Amino acid sequence: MKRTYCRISGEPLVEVVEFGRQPLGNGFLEPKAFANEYFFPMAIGFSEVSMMLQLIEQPAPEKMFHDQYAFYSSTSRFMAQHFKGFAEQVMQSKYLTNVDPFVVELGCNDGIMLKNFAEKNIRHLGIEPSLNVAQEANKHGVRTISDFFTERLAEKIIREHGKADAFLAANVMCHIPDIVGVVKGISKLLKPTGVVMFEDPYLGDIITKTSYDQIYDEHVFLFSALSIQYLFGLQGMELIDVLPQKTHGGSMRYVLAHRGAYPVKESVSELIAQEKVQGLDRLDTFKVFQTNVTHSKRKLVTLLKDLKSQGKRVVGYGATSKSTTILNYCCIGPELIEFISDTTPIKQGKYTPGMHIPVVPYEMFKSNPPDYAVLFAWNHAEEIMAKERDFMEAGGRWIIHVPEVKVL
Ligand code: JHZ
Repeated sequence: MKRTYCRISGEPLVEVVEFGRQPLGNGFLEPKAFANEYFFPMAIGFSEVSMMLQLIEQPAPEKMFHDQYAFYSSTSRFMAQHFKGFAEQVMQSKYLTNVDPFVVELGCNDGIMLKNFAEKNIRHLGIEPSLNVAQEANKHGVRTISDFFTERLAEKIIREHGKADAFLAANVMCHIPDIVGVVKGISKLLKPTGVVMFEDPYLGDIITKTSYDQIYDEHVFLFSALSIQYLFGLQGMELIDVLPQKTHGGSMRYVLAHRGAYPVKESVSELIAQEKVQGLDRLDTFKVFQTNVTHSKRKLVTLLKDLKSQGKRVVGYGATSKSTTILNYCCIGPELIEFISDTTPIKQGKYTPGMHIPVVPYEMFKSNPPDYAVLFAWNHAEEIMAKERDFMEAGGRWIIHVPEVKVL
C-alpha cells in the first residue's frame, strides 16, 4: 500500500529517491515463476518530524518472510564471530546480572546469535516468522517460535516466561512496518531494568558511501540515532548507548532502556550532534543522496558495457538481497553479467529477482573464473578477498560500487 504519511509520526512523507519497479530482494525464482513475478514501485520518503527515512510502499510481510526464506545468517564465518561477540557483550554487561536472566531475540534466523546463550544454559526465546530458518534454529538447540512479534505475542510471552532482561535483534527492526506496535510490545515485555540492544545498517554510512543497495523491500526503515530516539521516546524509552559496527558496510548497535533506568552515555549526544552536522534531520541531505545514486548508476552501467564491448567475461559474487536493487535499478541482466555465484543452496539453480541472472554454486566461480567479478557481497569484502587470493593472482579483477564504482 502506498503511504503518504510517516509510519511513526503520522506526518506527511516527502518522496526523496525513486528506484522504479522492483521485485522482492530475496525473491530468487525458477523460470516457471517468471510470468507471475511480483513487482512494486520502490521509492523512499522522509519526515522531518520523526527524522525517519522509509519506504513509501512495502510488500506485505507474508510475501517476504515465509517457509522458503532465502537468507541464512550463518553463511558467513565472520558474521558467526560477530554475533558471538554481540552475545558475549550482553552476557558480560551489567544488564544481565539476575540469577535467572531471560533473553528474547526478535528475528533470530537460524539461531546464529542465540545459540551462544543456549550453550550457556541462559533462558532464551527466539521469535522468527520465516519457518524454514526457525526450524534450523530449533535443530541447533535454540528455543524458537515461528511468528511475527506483536503486543499480543509480548503478553503471551510474559504469561509463559515472565518479563525479559534483554531484548535483542540484529538486522530485523528495520524490516518491520508496524514498528510502533513492536516498540509498544517491547516496552511491555521488558523488566523495569531491562535493556533493548539491536543493530541495523546505519543511515549515516549509507549516505556517506552512497550504498543505496541497502534500500530494498525488506528494509522499510533506514535508521539513525535521531530517528530511533524519536521512535522509542514515544513509549517512554531512551537511548543509553550507541556502538558503531563494521558489519553490513556500517551498522549501528543501539542500546535503549526505560527512561531514567540507567545513565545515558556520552556516545549518544556525540552521535546525535554528528548526525545533525551530517544533515540526517534535513530533507536537503537526501536530495544530494539522490544525485549521488544517479551518478553511481551511470558509472556502473558504463563500466559493464565497456567491458562487454571489449569481450571480457563478467560475473557476480554473492547473490545478495542488496544486488536486487542494483540490478533492477541499473537494468543489468544476463547480457552484462553471465552468472552470480553464491554458497547458499536454496538460491542455487534459481534466477535473480527481476533481471533473471542465473545463480550458480560457488564451485562454478572456482572452476570457470571470469575476467571480472562484481562483488555484490561488498560488505564481506575482507573475508572474501582473503579466500579468493588465487582469483586475483591469476589476473582476475574485482568491481565494487561502494563508496564509488571502481575496479580493484
Ligand atoms: P549479505 C541479508 O541481506 C537480508 P544480504 C536481510 N534482509 C538483511 O537485513 C541483511 O542480510 C542483514 C553469499 N556469500 O550478508 C551468501 C557467498 O556466496 O551481504 C549470501 O547469499 N560467499 C536479512 O543478502 C550473500 O553472499 C561468501 O564468501 O544483502 C551475502 O549476503 C560470503 C561471505 C557470502 O546480506
